Amino acid sequence: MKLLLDVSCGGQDAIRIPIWFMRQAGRYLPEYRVIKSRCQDVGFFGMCYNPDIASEITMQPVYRFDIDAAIIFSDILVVPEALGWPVEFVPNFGPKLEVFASDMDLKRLHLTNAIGKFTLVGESIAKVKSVLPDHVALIGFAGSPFTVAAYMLNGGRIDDGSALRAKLLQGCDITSLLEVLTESTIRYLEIQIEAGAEMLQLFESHALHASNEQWFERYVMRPNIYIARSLKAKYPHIPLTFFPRYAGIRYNSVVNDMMHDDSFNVLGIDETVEDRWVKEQQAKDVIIQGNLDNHLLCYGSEMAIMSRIDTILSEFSRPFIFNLGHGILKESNPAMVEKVVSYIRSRESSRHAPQIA
Ligand code: 1CP
Repeated sequence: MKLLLDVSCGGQDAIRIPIWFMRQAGRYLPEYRVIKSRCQDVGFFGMCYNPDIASEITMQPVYRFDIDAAIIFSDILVVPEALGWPVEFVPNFGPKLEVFASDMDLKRLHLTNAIGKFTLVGESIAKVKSVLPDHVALIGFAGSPFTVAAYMLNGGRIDDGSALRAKLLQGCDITSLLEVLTESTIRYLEIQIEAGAEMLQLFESHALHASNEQWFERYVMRPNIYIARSLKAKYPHIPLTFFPRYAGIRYNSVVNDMMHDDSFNVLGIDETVEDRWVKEQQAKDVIIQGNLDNHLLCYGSEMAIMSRIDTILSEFSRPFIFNLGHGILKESNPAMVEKVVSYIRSRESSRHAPQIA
């Protein structure tokens, strides 16, 4: 069985740790920038919806690094875009969306129309699957409904979230929007599984802004657990990872729900989560993925990076999945990513080496 899939289901490899990086395909790689410059006419979504291009980009980090997973090249904003919501990527700024104003706008979202674009992402998955080395797992993903809704309500980047929170506090009811996004996300992820995705991750990148207990329960936990349960009912063998970034103290409720419920297999954690907390959860058999600081990887010295990796490897027990606390920054040096992988692998071979008394 592929290492990542085995470990995600609780298997332990005495020697190896699965490694992959959030945003491992993207702007920090020169080969990605080459493709991107050739695709200026089709734009970012044109790249996501072209199976030849998307599969090639997905494979770039797999060819470069000794990693255990490919993650399909797509974006969390594919769901609203495919549903018919105006979304564009503005160079050097990021996503720009029309602002979702009220439930009147729900009429503009059409799941039946989205299936064609979802299927194109499925075709990319099938293409990647046909060339992927046997030991490398293929991860599909989607944004969690609250995070996607946040982009729609904000009309683009979330920044400090205050505009978003103001809307919610002024009585903007997002229940129906979350329901539409939840159903659409389930359909999108089912298409990814049918096409060959072997594992899925839900990115709740803006969990932080569901900033009180009630919102967190209603907007974050409820939709994500509903998605997980629906997928598990149909595809019990597909491991699911949940990444509620910057959930802070509310990682505790995530763990409670994960443990009392057959929903998620793996919890992705950001870099602010303390090692002591990780160890406590691992003692309760929670499988953790994370959490090297992406800024440390980008701006830290080699010594500082390797020292943190030493801590992660010695403090965290197995099963464990090595990743970052958030996506690779575009200023990151691919050579350092390579060094991180080699360093972890070298630590593994020293575990393997016979002890000399
Ligand atoms: O070339 C470019 O300028 C586009 C940059 C880019 C890339 C490479 C964007 C725009 N999205 C992606 C791909 C992507 N996005 C992947 C697949 C690649 C991989 O991981 O290897 C994934 C998993 C995502 C997920 C994603 N998109 C998230 C969740 C993860 C996270 O970073 O929190 C989010 C929030 C987005 C939105 C988005 N898409 C792109 C940007 C620049 C952003 C962030 C916008 C912001 O500042 O809020």
